[in-house]
Amino acid sequence: MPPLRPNLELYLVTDSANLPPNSTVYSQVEACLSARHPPTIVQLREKHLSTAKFIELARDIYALTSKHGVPLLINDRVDVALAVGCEGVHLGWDDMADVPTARKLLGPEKIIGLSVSDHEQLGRALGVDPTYLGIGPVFSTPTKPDHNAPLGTSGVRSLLSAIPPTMPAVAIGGINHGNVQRVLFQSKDISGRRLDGVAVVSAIMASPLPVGACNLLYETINWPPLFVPTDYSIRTEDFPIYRDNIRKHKPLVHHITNNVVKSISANISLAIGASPIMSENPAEFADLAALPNVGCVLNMGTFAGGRESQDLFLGALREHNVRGNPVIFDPVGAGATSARREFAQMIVGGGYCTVIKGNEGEIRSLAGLETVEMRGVDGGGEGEGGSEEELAKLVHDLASLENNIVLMTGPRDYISNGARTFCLANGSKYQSRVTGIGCALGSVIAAFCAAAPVDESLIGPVISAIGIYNVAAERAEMLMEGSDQPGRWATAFVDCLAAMAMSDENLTELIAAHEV
Ligand code: 3NM
Ligand code: MG
Repeated sequence: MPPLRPNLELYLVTDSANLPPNSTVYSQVEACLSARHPPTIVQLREKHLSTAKFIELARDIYALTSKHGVPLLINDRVDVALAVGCEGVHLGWDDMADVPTARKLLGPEKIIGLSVSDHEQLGRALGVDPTYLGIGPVFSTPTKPDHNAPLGTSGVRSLLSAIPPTMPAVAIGGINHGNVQRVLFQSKDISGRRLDGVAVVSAIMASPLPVGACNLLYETINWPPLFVPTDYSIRTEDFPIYRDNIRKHKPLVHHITNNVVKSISANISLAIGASPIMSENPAEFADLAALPNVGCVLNMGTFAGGRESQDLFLGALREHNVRGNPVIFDPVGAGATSARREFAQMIVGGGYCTVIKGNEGEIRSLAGLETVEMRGVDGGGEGEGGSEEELAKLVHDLASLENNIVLMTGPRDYISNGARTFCLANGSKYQSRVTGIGCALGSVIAAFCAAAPVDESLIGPVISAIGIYNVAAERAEMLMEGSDQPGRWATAFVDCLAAMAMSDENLTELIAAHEV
């Protein structure tokens, strides 16, 4: 009989290198097994023990795990697993045996896990039929210094979608209670294929409180993350209410944005009645994120690159994700250079972006598609491309992939939450002629989302924000009476926006939107 599908939900991998003071691998595993929510499977991983010592430790641990009915796997060493008689092994590609050999040695009933870190390995792995797959590393981790390039949640998702549902899969590498919900949520693919569990080393083995670490991980895994949309509905009749909420709650918009647009973003935030703050000091992110009605704009327009800007953007993302605050990501120029494309992918994989807002080139780049040639960060694929159906499909597919809202700006704007997709027709030709007008829309969207009631489906607030913005742009253009005055238009636009934010007009009637 082939092995039963093992329960991989909380998979503990041991490590003797990083133990807290006064503990051993044995004492940590023993403590974990006494937890209210113990690991569902344990892998004994020892890279430097002699065979005799390894077998001795494995026997002791196996006595513990079998008492608790938890399967024990041995990393790499089929001989140790055979000597002990435990439930199976976990193999890498350089280990002592390949899967067919291990299967021959261990027999049909034992569990044989196999690590994969890219599509090429996955293809080979599926050919040898292991019991389950370990995908990693998700994040860079000091626990395994020679690890392969981190996959991010999008890399995990890409592999996962190529794994048949009959083959269980866990992710490993840098997972802890702070990111586990996101790893599980964001690695889900469009078809609904999800991870069967997560594997951790240091999150449990390095903890001075291993019992608490197990319980916390288990509970976090089984608790939906704050940022997960639970409602995809849209109530067009509530558009005016979303505007009124700005007046009522005066949301704070935390910007990490580019140097060119800081001033206009601040002024436009003020015009609609929101409070802008431009903070790039990570020491205050947690405090900012804890305030009520806060939204965040992450705009990578003039990112410096390197470790520092990565920490800056990911630090803000983490703090706002923890609080469930809306985050608007503007991947400025994402298709223009490979450094930008990689940085944008890193942000999307490194946290949950409530809304991704970009032009066609940027959205195509994030969707992993060929981008049209872009020169500079402003132009390039602004609605040059396809038909309404093609553009709608582009935003829809990215939104359902990322489980968020995707907005593609252009002559017409396309927006989708993965369930429903809309085309918005308002706007003015001047919007692309004054720098910062495109970026500052992100501030208005963040304000509308931050002012909306918690649990509200955010597609309505986002459409209201775009609507008020684009109708104000049209009104300002009308004031130019046909003469070409981009400078005056910009001033008139801010005034029209302020007037609309304060008015009691019925926004629903003003916004030209149709569902695609
Ligand atoms: N395997 P931590 S990453 C054992 O990518 C192991 O296959 C990996 O440790 C892989 O949970 C890894 O402390 C170490 O980050 C994971
Ligand atoms: Mg190995």
